[in-house]
Amino acid sequence: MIKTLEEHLKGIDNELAGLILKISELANIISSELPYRRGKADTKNVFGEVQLVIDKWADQFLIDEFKKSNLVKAVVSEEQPDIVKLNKDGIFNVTLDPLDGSSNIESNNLVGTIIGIYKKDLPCQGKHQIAAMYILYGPVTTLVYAAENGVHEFLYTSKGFVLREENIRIPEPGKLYGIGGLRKDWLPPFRKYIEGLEEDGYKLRYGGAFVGDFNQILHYGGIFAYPALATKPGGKLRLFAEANPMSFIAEKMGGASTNGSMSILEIKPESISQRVPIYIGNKGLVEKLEKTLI
Ligand code: AFP
Repeated sequence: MIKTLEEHLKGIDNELAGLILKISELANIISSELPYRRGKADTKNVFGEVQLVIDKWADQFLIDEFKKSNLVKAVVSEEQPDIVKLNKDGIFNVTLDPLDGSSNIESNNLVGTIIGIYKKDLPCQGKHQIAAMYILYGPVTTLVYAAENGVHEFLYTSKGFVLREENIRIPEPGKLYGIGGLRKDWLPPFRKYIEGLEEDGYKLRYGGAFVGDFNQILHYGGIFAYPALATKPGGKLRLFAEANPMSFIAEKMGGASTNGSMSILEIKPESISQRVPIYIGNKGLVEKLEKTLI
């Protein structure tokens, strides 16, 4: 029997279900705008990255809609330099990568929206998330959410989002690896670890968007990393907007995440624009990696 997202959400807290459902509706509007709001804006984000028109539009669109919902107290967004206060009586605090992988838009490759949901005020450790989710704008728009009831994936159809798989567990032992940064900048112990994976038959899959590359690990198992680099010891991905939500999902489905020495979810944040090296996927692969890096 086909189960819609709305029916599936009946199994969790009502207000959280309402926020996840709202986000699913907003994501469809973002998806329908992808063909139109193209090109570079004349601004850069706090990370010094040139923003695209769609980056800025999606960010402001989601923030405006969160404000109207009265559910959201504050937002930490990859596209905003500071915490954005919305409703003093809001229940949830939300982290946001409105359009992850936006440099893929020009080439029509995978992009998506990544969201972390907290009750605790931000900034705080990722382990305080009560849910996390992403919407992937691919050949099919898919939505994955993780909450206390597990990790579940939905396909967008003419009947809205319908359940594809619930209580997802990361496939063992995993088949893929995807690594960001230039190979010449990988640190020697890490490069040796990757050479070992290649000898064990792991296949390279790297699409330039964390949301798409993580989704491959969710489906096929393996490991994704945007590692510490000789040129970028702190890595590239953002702790709040990218690493924490995906680490919450990974750990909920029996996988693991690390910055090289501890779970991403345990990292005590120093700033809302903090970057972090991230290694995420099958628990065995992550634990083996930590041993080689320590
Ligand atoms: P954009 O959103 O600027 O395209 O960056 C995407 C991202 O933050 C993350 O989604 C990717 O894993 C990573 O950057 C890709 O970085 P490289 O372009 O260095 O491969």
